[in-house]
Amino acid sequence: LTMETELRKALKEDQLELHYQPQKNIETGQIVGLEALLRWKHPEWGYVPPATFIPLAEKTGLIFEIGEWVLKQACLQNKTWQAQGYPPFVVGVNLSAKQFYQKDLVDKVENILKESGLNANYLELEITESMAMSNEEDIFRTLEGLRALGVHVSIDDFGTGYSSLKYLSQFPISKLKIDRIFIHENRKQNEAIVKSIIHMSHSLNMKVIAEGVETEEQLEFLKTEQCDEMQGYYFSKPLPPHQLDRFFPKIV
Ligand code: G
Ligand code: G
Ligand code: MN
Ligand code: NA
Repeated sequence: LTMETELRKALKEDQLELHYQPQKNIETGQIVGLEALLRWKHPEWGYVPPATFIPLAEKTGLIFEIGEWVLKQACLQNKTWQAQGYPPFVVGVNLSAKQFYQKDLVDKVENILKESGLNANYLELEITESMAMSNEEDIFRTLEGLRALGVHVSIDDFGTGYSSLKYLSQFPISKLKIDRIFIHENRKQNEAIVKSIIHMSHSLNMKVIAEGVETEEQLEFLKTEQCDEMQGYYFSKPLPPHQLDRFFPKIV
């Protein structure tokens, strides 16, 4: 059995799931967002990590169907949480390069928002530096289109790619997500880098979130440096939807 065949089957047979990792406002402690992370539960292989099957999905074009499923599912789930009376938060969805470069991406997102009934403000799309930082007219148009809808766009894994500061300042981007390697590795240089990214984000009127926060020391440092948000195992790993109940007192 090839993995491609199995992945096609996964879509048809409902083997894909989304788990969600909470993102906290550091100052208030409130959960302000949840990042949707795709999981493939294969009947024999168990969980197949996205790092294994996303590249294959990109290569085969299956990513379009998978990506649309992820977007729909995340929007519907967030709308459901809101309908249940949970305090509103943003759901973050990772986009792959091919997905982001689709000519009709903005229309697709608009339709999914309409179908799910989710307000655009509660959706954030995560793209990487290499996907965004280009002088292609189409990229600017897509970002402008998303902004016009009211959808947020963030730059994932920030600091590990190649950012053009020119585009970073001109493009409608809401948030930088500091890559977890800068949080993890306990080095003086990394502290300097994290401080600089926080400062730059705020100067450019963007929010900033630290990824991969695992210890209290890391959180204290981020608090001192006035980083807006945090995400990481220190607070919670990604969880299936029903396990997120614990963070939100049930509205009866
Ligand atoms: O959750 P985990 O660490 O296994 O994720 C590994 C990688 O897979 C991350 O870089 C993440 O951005 C990516 N990923 C997770 N879910 C999705 C998704 O729905 N779409 C895309 N394109 N990438 C995803
Ligand atoms: O590339 P992206 O940022 O989308 O990837 C997110 C991935 O990082 C998820 O697969 C998630 O499982 C993983 N992750 C989230 N929090 C932590 C953490 O605190 N430590 C480590 N090592 N990985 C984390
Ligand atoms: Mn991400
Ligand atoms: Na990341």
